[in-house]
Amino acid sequence: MREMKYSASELMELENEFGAHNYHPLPVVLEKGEGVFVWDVDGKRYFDFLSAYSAVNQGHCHPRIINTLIEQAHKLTLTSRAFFNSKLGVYEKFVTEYFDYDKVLPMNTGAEAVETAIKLCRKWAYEKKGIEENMAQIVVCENNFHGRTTTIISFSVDPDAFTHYGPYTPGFIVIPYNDTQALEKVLREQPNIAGFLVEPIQGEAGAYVPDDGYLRKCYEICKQHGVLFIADEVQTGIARTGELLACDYEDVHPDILILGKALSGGVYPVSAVLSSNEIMNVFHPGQHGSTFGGNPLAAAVAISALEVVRDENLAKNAFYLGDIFRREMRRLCKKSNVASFVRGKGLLNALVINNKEQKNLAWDICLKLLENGLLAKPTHTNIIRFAPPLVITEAQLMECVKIIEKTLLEFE
Ligand code: IF1
Repeated sequence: MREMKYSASELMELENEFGAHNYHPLPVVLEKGEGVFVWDVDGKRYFDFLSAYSAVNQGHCHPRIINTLIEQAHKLTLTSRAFFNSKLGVYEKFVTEYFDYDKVLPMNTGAEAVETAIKLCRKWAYEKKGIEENMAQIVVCENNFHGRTTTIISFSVDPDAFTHYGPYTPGFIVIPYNDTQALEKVLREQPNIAGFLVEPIQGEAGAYVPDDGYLRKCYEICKQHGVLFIADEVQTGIARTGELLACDYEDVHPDILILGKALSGGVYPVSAVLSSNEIMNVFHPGQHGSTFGGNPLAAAVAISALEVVRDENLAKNAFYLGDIFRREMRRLCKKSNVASFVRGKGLLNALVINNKEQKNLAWDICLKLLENGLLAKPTHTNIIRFAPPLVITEAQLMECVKIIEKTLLEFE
């Protein structure tokens, strides 16, 4: 049957009528993606400065990853873990060596990996640390974002994330982010602490970068108290911040590492929890699992996605271009009444907008950026996240700086 050609407005209407209204997308309907570019159904091209929330670090539809996807899809996509498959062991060896861990537990979405890390930490606390059954506490930070499951939103401080989803999962203590004394205090005073779950940079909070040394100090405090340091690098990992992992900036090797998003280059849901034998071996057959977790298609795709990060030096590119981007944004902020300041690391950046006069200014700026050929989306009303695919070139970045500059001028 010839494929029906819907217009952009018809497609938006279909989503509005037949889809749950759990998002408020910008009014653009995308049909094609390649590298740093996406095209809408009318053929207009945009620079993608959201990168599917850092899931397409390798660029949209990277040929090497797509070819692996197609080749494996013709052979075998899913066996369940009731049987071995020809790709999983190869991937497990590859990914554990790539990140220097003993073992990996393969999952699909970031939230599933975070949930797996929580279960692993608690089980380790009872069976290895000797914490009394059902008494384990995990410390988390204010303004965290770790996913949307009921347990994860139980320790969110964002009313949009948790309102009317109770009753909530107990066993979490919330402390301020970027505050090592708060961590020291809670580990000294509270019994039964099993782990500390933290984003090395808080993405949803608007690329909130903690003070230099924060991660290293937290890691040391956890070590002193026999508490597991759990890094959620779902968004900051896979070269996004200018190092393979944001923890690499401070030579912190998390006890439990959580990955997702760009682990597959955005072509398939792939997430992972990595840890040592001592910790991971608390899991025995039948005690955790997932229908799609560790499927051969995900395994093959993730190997290619990680090879691209390595072979195309994406971390180095993100580091170098991130410095240029923030330098250019600081130049704009100096002469702008609209743009207050920029923060970020590598190519995970956010521009803080002065929306005192006009609450939805960031949204209006994003609409104008869209008109001018660049896609970005505000978070927390007045922050615009800028996170292009890490394959962007310096020339393309400078072209985007000009688009941002031109757009901001329209609001001065
Ligand atoms: C949405 C942003 C939000 C994450 C970290 C785990 C997960 C995420 C650090 C869960 C997911 C996505 C979810 C998406 C928007 C986006 C996001 F920060 F990236 F911008 F929401 F905060 N840990 N982040 O960032 O991974 O289950 O989604 O695969 O829910 O709107 P997931």
